[in-house]
Amino acid sequence: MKRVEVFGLGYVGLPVAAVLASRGYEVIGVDVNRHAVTTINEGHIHIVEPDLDMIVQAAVTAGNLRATLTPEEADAFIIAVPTPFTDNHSPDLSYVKQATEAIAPLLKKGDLVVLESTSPVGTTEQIAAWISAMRPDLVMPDPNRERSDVYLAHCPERVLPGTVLRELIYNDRIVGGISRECARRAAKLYSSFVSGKLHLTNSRTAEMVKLTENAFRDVNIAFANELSVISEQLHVNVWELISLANHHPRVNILRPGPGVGGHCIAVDPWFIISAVGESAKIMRAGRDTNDSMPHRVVRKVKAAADRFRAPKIACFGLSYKANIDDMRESPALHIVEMLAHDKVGELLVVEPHVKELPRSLREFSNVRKVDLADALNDADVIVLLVDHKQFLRIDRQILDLKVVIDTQGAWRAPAEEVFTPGA
Ligand code: SAJ
Repeated sequence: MKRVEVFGLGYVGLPVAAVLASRGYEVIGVDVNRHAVTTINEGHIHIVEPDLDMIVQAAVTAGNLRATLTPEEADAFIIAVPTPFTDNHSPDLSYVKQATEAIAPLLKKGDLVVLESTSPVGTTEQIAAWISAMRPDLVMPDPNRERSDVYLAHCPERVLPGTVLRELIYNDRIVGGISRECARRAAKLYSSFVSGKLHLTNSRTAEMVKLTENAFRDVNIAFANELSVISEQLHVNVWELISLANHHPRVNILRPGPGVGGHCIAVDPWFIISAVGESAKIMRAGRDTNDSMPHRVVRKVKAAADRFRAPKIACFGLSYKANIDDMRESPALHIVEMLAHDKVGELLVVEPHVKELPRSLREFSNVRKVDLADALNDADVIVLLVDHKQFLRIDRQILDLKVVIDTQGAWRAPAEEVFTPGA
């Protein structure tokens, strides 16, 4: 196998394409975004991810990676397109379908198709059905047969934005084939760059494993968020509470925050809930708790703003988590949008990872992007929404002069006192 084509050059597809290219494959990246294609072909990247620019530049310069708007023939196809959900929380597989329809006419005997996008259970089988409808000449894989004309597998991405390149190589991967041979062939391709273990299974299990990982995290963050609500009622400091409880060898509570964002953890549990309804009670409750958090923050900011006649409120951070530029499903962005909409004073937004405000905020006359120093100077109320490293270094004496709402516990008091006998 020489030529690999990656569909979708985003946070997952581009790193995969670049790493495969660095292992000597001829890699073609396909994307519908013309700006992304041009930028990559110039050896640059259109997203923020540490070190990715270097390996993309090296791959493009070596001639192993090129991007295009038009799909071409290849030996293996990797689908890494978005799988969002619709307004009623059911999965939207239209991008996966479009990619499949682009791949189907190009397929020849022996080709491999791998779905990396996080998808509801049954999607890989659905791709097989779509291909089969367009290419009745090809023998599709079957769980009970080793050989087929094309091979189809699900190898869900597992990388954490911000540490993608390390995780892409070192994480174990789940490889689920429609048949065992499909899984083996996909694993062979991934073994060229994955140094973690490659665990083989069927495609439905692989799909469910991925959804389970993110649902697990969502439910556990919901537990931390629920603790923060309870602690406020009971006058307990939640950060101290969690830190102390986590000294128990079998307790590991996650961090409460302004809500759960990103394109994965806030989305994936719905792929399970929407398929099974009532059976997913805890997952559903977790989603509701996490979704309620931004509204709590807004209520707190409004209460703080009420103390000033013409309040200036600095909002620190817009991305969905620290040290990245990604604003998809970001609770921070959602909070600022709600504050802007409700005209809660003048909003001074500090987000070091973007040059300008996102479109959803530009329409508001009460929202301005400012730099950190100006915000610290001018604001009456400071709301820490994202714990970007730039914000952690802020002089506490300046903060002492402001009304501070720290949703991340980043500026909390030093750790608890530990008793030392004889000290
Ligand atoms: N968050 C909290 N408290 C915590 C941890 C996270 O409120 O203790 C919030 C974050 O601020 C953020 C959201 O949760 O808004 C999600 O952030 P994250 O860092 O937990 O996860 P993602 O969405 O960036 O990446 C996840 C990862 N999944 C798991 O850790 C199980 C990653 O490995 C997956 O590849 C990715 O989803 C994905 O694409 O599915």
